[in-house]
Amino acid sequence: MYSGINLDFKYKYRTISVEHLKDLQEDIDKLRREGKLSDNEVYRSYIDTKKFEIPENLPNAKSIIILAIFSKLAVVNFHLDGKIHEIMIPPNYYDDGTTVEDFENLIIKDIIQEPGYKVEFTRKLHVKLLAVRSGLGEYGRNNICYIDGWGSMINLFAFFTDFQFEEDNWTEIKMMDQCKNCTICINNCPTNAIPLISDENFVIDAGKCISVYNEIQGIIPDWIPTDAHNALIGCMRCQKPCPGNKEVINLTEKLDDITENETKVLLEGQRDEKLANSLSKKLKIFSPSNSDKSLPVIKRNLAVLVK
Ligand code: B12
Ligand code: SF4
Ligand code: SF4
Repeated sequence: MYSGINLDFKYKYRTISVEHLKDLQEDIDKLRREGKLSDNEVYRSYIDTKKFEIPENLPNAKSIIILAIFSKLAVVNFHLDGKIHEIMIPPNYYDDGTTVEDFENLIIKDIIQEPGYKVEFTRKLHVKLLAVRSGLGEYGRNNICYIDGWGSMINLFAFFTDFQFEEDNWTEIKMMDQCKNCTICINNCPTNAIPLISDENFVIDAGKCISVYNEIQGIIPDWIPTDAHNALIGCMRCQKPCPGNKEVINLTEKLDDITENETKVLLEGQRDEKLANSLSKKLKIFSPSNSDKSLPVIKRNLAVLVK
């Protein structure tokens, strides 16, 4: 154990040489040229800021490290009017306490294992593509990345380093074998965001995906049926019944219950510092300083789920 470093998480990783940055960018540019990427503005604001290129703060970067962290589906009980509503929080929306610094330290000590090298976290890369191209994971038809033994219950992170790994992992883009004769996610997506089986059409219509609307503030469009909502934030409809998640979907992380009073005050929507602090600790979705943005999102989504 390294003193002062949180290593209370399971990880898998792969590395890719920066020589492949051009090919990775071409994967995305090709989809853009072919008109396969939704023009939904929010989606575009997420992906158009990403680019496979050497970062300015590490001009002599040699490799990219892709880290997958196992992250369970979280569940939380909201008490309201004598009833308990058990509600899901998908992996990657709640904070498990691990910091970027923890990951960087882990990479230096466990993966690079030599002193004197730099490791820089980046949000600028499309990490599922990196995970699949490096052989760490495979795509499901729902466009989510799956890793052997952990299904899609993962968070993905990318780092540049000036260390040159001997091994260069570079593989073809792969779909999970399990998907070949399966349409469960297609049939379960409440908004038909996942295209029907065809070799031509694989990329989801992100403008139809519930997560694009319910993870930010604003009005949820009314073409999304109310019974489509299924999680406090995001959506689990294409992952929960997926055979690729059979082994891991029931390994849930139980969060502290939200009391009757807390649920009521939250749904009333008034600014309440005590509530903001308590929900920040229990739900782990936001920090108290972010509560003005996050609480209206949680309130809006919860109101639909408890109706
Ligand atoms: C934008 C974004 C979104 C958007 C768009 C999602 C999307 N599918 O692109 C919205 C807001 C809708 C979203 C939703 C979700 N997201 Co999101 N999102 C991102 C973000 C910021 C970028 C993703 C991206 O680059 N999309 C662009 C598309 C073009 O890339 P792609 O999906 O990899 O597309 C590839 C395939 O289509 C493939 N392809 C094309 N043709 C073919 C043909 C065949 C046969 C095959 C096999 C492949 C293939 O090539 C494409 C790339 O070249 C990443 C973080 C990051 N930095 O990467 C998180 C990320 C992808 N999201 C994540 C998660 C968890 C989710 C949700 C599951 C959250 C939830 N529970 O609600 C949903 C899942 C929705 C879905 N079905 O994809 C995780 C994924 C973890 C995992 N296991 O894969 C990430 C990595 C965040 C993280 N750091 O952990 N997300
Ligand atoms: S539900 Fe079936 S088709 Fe969809 S990702 Fe899972 S295994 Fe693949
Ligand atoms: S996350 Fe929900 S809305 Fe988005 S593709 Fe999956 S099932 Fe459909």
